[in-house]
Amino acid sequence: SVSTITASTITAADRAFMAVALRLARRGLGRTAENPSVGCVLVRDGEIVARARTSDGGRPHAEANALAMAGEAARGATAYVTLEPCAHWGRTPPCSNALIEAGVARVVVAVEDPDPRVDGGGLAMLRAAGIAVVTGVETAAAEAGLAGYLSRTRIGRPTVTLKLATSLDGRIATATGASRWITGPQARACGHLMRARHDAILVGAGTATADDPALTCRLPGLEAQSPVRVVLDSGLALSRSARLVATAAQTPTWVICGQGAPSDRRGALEARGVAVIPVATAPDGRPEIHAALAALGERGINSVLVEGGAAVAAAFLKADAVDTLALFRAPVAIGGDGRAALDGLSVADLDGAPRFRSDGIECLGADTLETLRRRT
Ligand code: AOF
Ligand code: ZN
Repeated sequence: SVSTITASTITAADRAFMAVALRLARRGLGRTAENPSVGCVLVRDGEIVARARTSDGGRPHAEANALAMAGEAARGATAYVTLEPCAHWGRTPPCSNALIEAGVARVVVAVEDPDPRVDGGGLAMLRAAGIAVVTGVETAAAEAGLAGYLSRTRIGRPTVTLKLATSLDGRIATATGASRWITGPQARACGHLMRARHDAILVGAGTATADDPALTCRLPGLEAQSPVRVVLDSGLALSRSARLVATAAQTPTWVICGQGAPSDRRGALEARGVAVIPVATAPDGRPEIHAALAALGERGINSVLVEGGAAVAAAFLKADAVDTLALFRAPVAIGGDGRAALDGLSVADLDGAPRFRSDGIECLGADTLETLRRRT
């Protein structure tokens, strides 16, 4: 039998080069909002001549960075891009134009861009210029990395990761409130890395007041990668001297409140550089979770890490708004008089209880991290 390899055949080498582009894209997670983190690899005669990702802050795009790196070597090359090259004149010229002008011969794409300004237009431009275009390479892996951007673009809300760090019996503090430290240093470092990879980190006003957290990423070399800090605070009870308020000039702090929050408190927070965002409230007077997520999506947040406390965690679960659960568990028993990780969910029968599917467990020193996904 005769097999013909044409420009539209997907080879093992195509998948391998796309895997390199995916790894580049992953490095930009949490650094490019509101843009997606895209990876781009240029290959000529089987050799990588450029590798790049979307720059911090979202621009320049991945392809522009790769083309700048390759220079003349881009002529005749194959471009591997994790997201369809853009077709629009936005804040930068269209990447599809740049690929055409650079003389790229073939473009391999993992995921088509649902942004209405692109939406197949990039692929069409490339094809019209005579470039061989292949899609559907490593699509599932690319969608995992682009999940937040795809969610915000398609349904207007960021993806949500709920982080819980509990004892083996699901407690987050003793009856007297002692909670430092349930999990060990490796688990805590992993938690800081999770912060750096999300666009925003969210807590309730109770936690912000009780713990007075900094909510920054404090891993060496990643200190500048702290995400936007978001506080759910229906009545704007957050103290003006809270650390999140005092440091709002260095790392953005946004407070989501109800529509009827007192305007004098709003003014006091805004004077300190905090952004105050009123949203619709639920019958309990607290910000409605989906309204809060829509507000974050509008402001360009693709992914949110929810860190507690127990009321906020329960509210996100009740709203069926948790896409991923990051469950850090320490091998210590606290007992039923300790504080539960979740407030009451008023679950009557188990069919109605939020249920997840495990995506694997890893060991972090003495602790474990189990990653669970929402069941769809
Ligand atoms: C690409 N490569 O690396 C990224 C893309 O406001 P602009 O002009 O920066 O355009 C933003 C849109 O560009 C964004 O919504 C998405 O469609 C695309 N992002 N495209 O070709 C990239 N980050
Ligand atoms: Zn672009």
